[in-house]
Amino acid sequence: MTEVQGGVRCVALVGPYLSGKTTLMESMLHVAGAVHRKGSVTEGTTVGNFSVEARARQMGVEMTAAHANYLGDEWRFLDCPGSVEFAQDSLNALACADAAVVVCEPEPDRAVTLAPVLKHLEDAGIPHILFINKMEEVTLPVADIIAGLQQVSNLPLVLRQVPIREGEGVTGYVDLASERAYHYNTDAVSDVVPVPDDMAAPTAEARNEMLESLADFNDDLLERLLEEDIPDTSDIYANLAQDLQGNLIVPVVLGAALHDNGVKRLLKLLRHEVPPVAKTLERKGLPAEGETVAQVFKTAHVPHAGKLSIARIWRGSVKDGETLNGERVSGLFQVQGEEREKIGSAEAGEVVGFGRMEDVRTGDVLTPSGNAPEIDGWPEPLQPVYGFAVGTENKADEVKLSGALAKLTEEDPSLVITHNADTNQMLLEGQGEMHLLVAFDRLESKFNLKATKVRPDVPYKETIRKSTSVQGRFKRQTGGHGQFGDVHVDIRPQPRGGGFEFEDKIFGGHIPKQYIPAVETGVKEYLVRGPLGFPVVDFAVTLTDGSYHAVDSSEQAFKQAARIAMTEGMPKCDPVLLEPIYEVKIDVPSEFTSKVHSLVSGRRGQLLGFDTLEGWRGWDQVVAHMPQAEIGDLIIELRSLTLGVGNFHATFDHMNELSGPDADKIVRARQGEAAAAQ
Ligand SMILES: Nc1nc2c(ncn2[C@@H]2O[C@H](COP(=O)(O)OP(=O)(O)O)[C@@H](O)[C@H]2O)c(=O)[nH]1
Ligand SMILES: [Mg+2]
Repeated sequence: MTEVQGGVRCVALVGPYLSGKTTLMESMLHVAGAVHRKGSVTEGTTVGNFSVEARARQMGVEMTAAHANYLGDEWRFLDCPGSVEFAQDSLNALACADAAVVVCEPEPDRAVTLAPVLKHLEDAGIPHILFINKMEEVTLPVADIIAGLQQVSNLPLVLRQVPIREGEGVTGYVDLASERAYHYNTDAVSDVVPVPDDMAAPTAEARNEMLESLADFNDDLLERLLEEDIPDTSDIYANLAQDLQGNLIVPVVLGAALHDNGVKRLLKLLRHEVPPVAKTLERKGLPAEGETVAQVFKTAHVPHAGKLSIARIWRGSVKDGETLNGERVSGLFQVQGEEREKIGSAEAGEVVGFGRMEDVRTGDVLTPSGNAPEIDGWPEPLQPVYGFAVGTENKADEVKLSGALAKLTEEDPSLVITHNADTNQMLLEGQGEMHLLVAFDRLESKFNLKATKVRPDVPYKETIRKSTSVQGRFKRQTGGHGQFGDVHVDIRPQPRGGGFEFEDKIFGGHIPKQYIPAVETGVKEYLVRGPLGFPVVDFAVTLTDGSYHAVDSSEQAFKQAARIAMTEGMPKCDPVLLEPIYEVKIDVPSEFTSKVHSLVSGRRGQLLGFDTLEGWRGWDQVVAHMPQAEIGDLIIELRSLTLGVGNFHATFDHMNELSGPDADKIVRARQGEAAAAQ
C-alpha cells in the first residue's frame, strides 16, 4: 500500500449536469459517516443542492462545500454545478482543489459533453479521476464506454475495475489493482466475493491493459512486463498514484452513486492517490514556507448572517478574529452545505468560511501582511453570452436594485452589469437564460426585489446617402428685442466609420465668429435623433453662409437656426438605418460544424471561414459576421444544436446599412415608441 497522504485534502466534483455529482457527494458523506440520513436530489434533501433555487430546479446552481473524515483523513468536497451556465463557480472551485472527480454517465454518444471540463483540467494540470456513474443498468460493454470517452480525453483513461454482470445489470466489479471482486449492496458497502470463474479471463486482460498504460510512463515497469515479471500490488498502487499526481493518466472507476455502489472504493482511491496540499502548492507555484495564505473562491450573501467568503487555506493557519488583508475575520466557519459551524482556527488544506469580510472579493488571496503572493491557475471571468435589460417597476427601488446587483456580481463573477449609453439600458449579462433567471430569483429571495427584465435593445444608428444644401432661419419677435439666426449649410455623407465632421467655411464675417460654436452645438443636438429616430453618424456639415442681426442675434438663436436646417435638410439626404455587425467566433465539436453553418446563414450571418480550433482535438471554429440583433439569443440555439457544449465570442466589427422590410419594421417600432413617450 502507498503511504497515506497527510493534511486536509480537497476534491471538486465536476462533470456534465445530471451526471450525479450531488448524489455522489451525498453518498460519499454517507459512506464516510458525515451525514446520518442520506438525502436525495429528487426530494430536495441533499447537502449539495441546499438553496431554494437549486431545490426548485433539482439541479446545482452554485458550488457547495462539505466536509467528512474518512478513515482518519480529513476531506473537503466541492459539489460543482454541471450546467455550462454556472461554469464560473466550477472553474473557481477547481482552482482551489487538489484533484477533481469527473462524474459522467455511461453514454459514449454523449462523451462530447465532457470535453470542456476535461480540456480545462488538462490545461490547468489538475489531477482528475473519472467516475462513471449510473452503472447499475448498463448493458454496453465497458470497453465501448471507455473507447467513447477516450475520444474526448487527451490523457489516457486507465480502467481500474471491470464490471461483473448478472442478468440485465451490473452487480459488482473486480478491482484490477487488488484483483479482488466486490458485490454491490444497495445503500450499503459492497461485499468482498471470490472472483467469479467467468471473470478470470476478462480481469487478466483488463489488468494487463492497465499495467501497459502504466508502463508507458515507467521504463522499469515496461521491462518487467516484457519479462513477464508481474510487479506486486504495492508497486502497482505506487505507479497509479504517481501517474495521477503527475497528470499522466486518468484513472476510471465505476459505480452508482444513488445506491452507494463503488463509492467506498472511490473514497479509498482518493485516500491513497490524491496529492496533499503541499504538492498542490508546487503545482500552483506557491512556496511551502512563509506566512499564512488563503484564497477566496466563492462569496455568498447569507440572509441574516451577512457575507461569507469561502476560502481554501493554502499555507499556515487562520484564527477567528485575525486580520487578513487589513480586515478582521468576523467568524470562522466549517461549512456543510447550508450549515455553518463556528470554529476557532483552521489549518492548511481546509476549506472554511470567513464571516463579514466586506472588502474581500472572490479570487482574492489573503495574508496577514496583506502582501498577496502569486498563485497560478485562477480562471479568467467567463465572457457573457446572454443578457437582459433590467429595471424596477418602482422608480424608488432603483438604488436598491443597483446595490443588490452589485452583491450578486460579487457572488458570481460571471454576472456582469453594464450601462449601455446608446440605448440607455442597464444590462445584466451572463452565461445563459437560466443563469440570469436564477439571478432574478435571488433578487427576490435574498433582497426582496422584483426586477423587470426585457430583451436588450439593439443600438441602431442611422446615416445619410445623399448630400444637400439647406438654409435654416430662426426669427422671433416677442415684445422687446427679438431673436435672429440664419445659416446655410451643406450636409454630406462620410464614409462608414468616418464619424461626424463640422467645418466652418463662412467668409467675410456673414456670421460673427462668436456664434459659430453655437451652430455646431445645434447640429450636434440634432444628431442625437435623426429622421429615422436613431443617433446619426458618418456625415459632415459645412457652414457655408448666413446672416445675423446686430441686436437680435444670440448663441441661442444660431443654435435654433442650425437645428432648423438639420431638421429640414436631413430627410432629403436619403437616410438609412445602420445596424451593428459583430465578428462572431463559434467553437464547436466538428461533428456540429455544418449545423453551425446553417445557423449562421439562418441568422443573416456572413460566413468568413472556419478552421480547426487551436488546442482542441476534434473541434472547429467558425468565423462569421452577424448582426447584433441575431446574436441576442444565439447561445440558446447554439447550445441546443451541440449538446450544450458550443460556445461563441463576439466582438463589435462595423455598422452596416440595413434597408427593406426589416429596416422599416425597426423604424416603425422606434417611431411608435417616440409617439407613446409623448
Ligand atoms: N439510476 C441512477 N440515477 C442516479 C445515480 N446517481 C444520480 N442519479 C440521478 O440522476 C439525477 C441527477 O443527479 P444529480 O446528483 O443531481 O446530478 P448532478 O447534476 O451531476 O449533480 C438525479 O435524478 C439522481 O437521482 C445513479 O447512480 N443511478
Ligand atoms: Mg448537482
